[in-house]
Amino acid sequence: MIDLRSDTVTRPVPGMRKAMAGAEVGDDVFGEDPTLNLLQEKVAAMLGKEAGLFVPSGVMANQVCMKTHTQAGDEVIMESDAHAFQYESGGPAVLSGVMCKTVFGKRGVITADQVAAAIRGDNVHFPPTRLVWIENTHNKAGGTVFPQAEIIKIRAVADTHGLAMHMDGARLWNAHVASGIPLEEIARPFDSVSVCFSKGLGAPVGSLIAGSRDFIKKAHRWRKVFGGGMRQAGILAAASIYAVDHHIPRLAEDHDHARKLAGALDALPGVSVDLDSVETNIVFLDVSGTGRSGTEIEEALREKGVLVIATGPHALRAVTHLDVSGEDIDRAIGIFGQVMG
Ligand code: TLP
Repeated sequence: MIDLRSDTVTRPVPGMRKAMAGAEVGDDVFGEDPTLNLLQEKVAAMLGKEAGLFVPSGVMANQVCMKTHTQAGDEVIMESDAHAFQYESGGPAVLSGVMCKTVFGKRGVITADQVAAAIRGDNVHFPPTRLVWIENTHNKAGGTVFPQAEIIKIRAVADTHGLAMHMDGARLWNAHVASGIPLEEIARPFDSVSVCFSKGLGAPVGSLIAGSRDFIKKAHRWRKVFGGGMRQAGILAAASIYAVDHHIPRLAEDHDHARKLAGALDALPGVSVDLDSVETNIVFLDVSGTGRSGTEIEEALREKGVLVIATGPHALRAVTHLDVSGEDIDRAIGIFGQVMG
């Protein structure tokens, strides 16, 4: 099977498993896991932040940050297809009691003018705007990179209105490799950043929140409340350390594969891909011209050995990653051709 459903499907490579098996560990609820402490310091430094906090998932990273930044009744500005709004099971409402003020972006990008227009005035009728949320890369928009110049303009608007800024950087590594902008520079305008090790970097489990020492202290408490305090988590942290040490530059290969796949699929009858949106490792296909539904095509591809996800009545998503080789991409293109031809 060539599994293009997500970059979360990767399995730990032998070197990673070895690092996990040999990890020095302790009880992290007592703050005594040396491997976990090392990961937190290392990745916080890579992102130019004072402190880091390891959490089990990208969703928990986002939701702990949301909770730490806000109070019930506050409002958070985010793009209308943001993962935290669409795919985190209503977490902002359930866990933080906040309102999401969604703004339609172009390829996942919202502008500083849109943010400024979405901020509520000081009026008893309105929820107070507290936080601006940016997703980089933007999953649903096709793995697009948020332009740094616009982030800086949004920061200026946020400063004028005393708002905090969070980046859902589940795939920040891909944004860094695609744009060539240092991680620290991308992260600088944000008060908090969440990153995942379990997507393109190929670790089995794990995400991290980075921010000021004070922010992380508060987030640490919310992680405990959300049930995210772990014990000998150094076994997981060792996989994440291996991932950041070995698997960042190779993301360029995944991006090349995605571009090749996108170009070949766009040329198939009835299929269209917004090629300009393919900046990293995610490809969305519009198959409405085939007269068949996304799920029908998903099933036909599965029978021939390619897994993708139908993300809408006429949309499919394919994601490239560590466990998909150049030959797999060529084979997948051939199978798509048979199914759609
Ligand atoms: N995204 C998953 C699915 O939930 C859709 C995927 O396969 O792409 N932020 C962003 C931008 C994400 O894409 C995801 C996962 C998360 C947060 C949540 O990470 P996990 O699933 O590890 O909690």
